[in-house]
Amino acid sequence: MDFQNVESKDNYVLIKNIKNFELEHVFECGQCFRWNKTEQGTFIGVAFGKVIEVEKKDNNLVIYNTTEEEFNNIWLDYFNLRRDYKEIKEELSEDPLLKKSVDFGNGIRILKQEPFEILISFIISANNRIPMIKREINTISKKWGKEIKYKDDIYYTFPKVEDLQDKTIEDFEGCGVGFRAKYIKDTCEKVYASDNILEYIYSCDDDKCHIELQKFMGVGPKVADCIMLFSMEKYSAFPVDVWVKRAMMHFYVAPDVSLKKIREFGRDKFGNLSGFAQQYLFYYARENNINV
Ligand code: 8HG
Repeated sequence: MDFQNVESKDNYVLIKNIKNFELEHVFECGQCFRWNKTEQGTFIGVAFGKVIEVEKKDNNLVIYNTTEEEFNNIWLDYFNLRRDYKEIKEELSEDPLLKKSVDFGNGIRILKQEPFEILISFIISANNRIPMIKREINTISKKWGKEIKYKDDIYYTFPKVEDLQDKTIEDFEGCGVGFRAKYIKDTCEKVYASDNILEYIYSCDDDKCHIELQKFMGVGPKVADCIMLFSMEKYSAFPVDVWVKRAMMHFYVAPDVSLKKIREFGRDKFGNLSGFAQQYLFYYARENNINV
């Protein structure tokens, strides 16, 4: 456990003595699209049909607009708080090349997000930039999600598959997703038609999960790796996008190595911690704009 205990207050919970958790690192490392920093330095996000606000105060984490019951049922796993990240970081830091990235993003944790939302989000992410991805997901949520008021603002949950299954390619194009509209439509239809398909894929082992996800339109090896890592607890995933490719070229491999080979190299090297290693590398490369 990366915290001591939980105290429940009026409209918030206090997670005492939180470890290995920095707000910027968690929410700005590239794994999520529905969190935004406020002027006060807290972050507000929408997940699991709820809006919460998160603040770090002294050694504690404060989660506003929630209850202890919700913490135990949702946020404990969402923030991956059962896992000891010190162990992960110690093991990865044995590699002096990786240590630099681990130190830089030392408060990263891999969120356990909702599979359907992450499936659609990472279809949108292909050949796209993070600010645009965020905007397009927000538009989809605004059109077909549920409204939630928090403080003086209105937020929108990411829609359920039931709310999207009857939408047309043109409907999705209207959200700015371009050529990905037909992939989203096809994927929504498939998920809606086949009962429990995402639960089934979740239950598969890592390699099978990677193969099954690629049966959805618009999901290639890289997008499949992101989906399984960010929503299905498959920590041997190693998504290789432009940033991870640059980081790997910077630290380990020759420039002419293919994405597939970089993925294999990473998974061989980092094993069941590949997904974590990838996240430290992605964050380091992107924040420092590394070029090779
Ligand atoms: O967390 C991420 N890891 C990797 N490897 N790629 C990511 C993450 N988040 C994210 O958006 N991407 C991809 O990077 C999507 C898109 O192709 C590009 C945006 O910088």
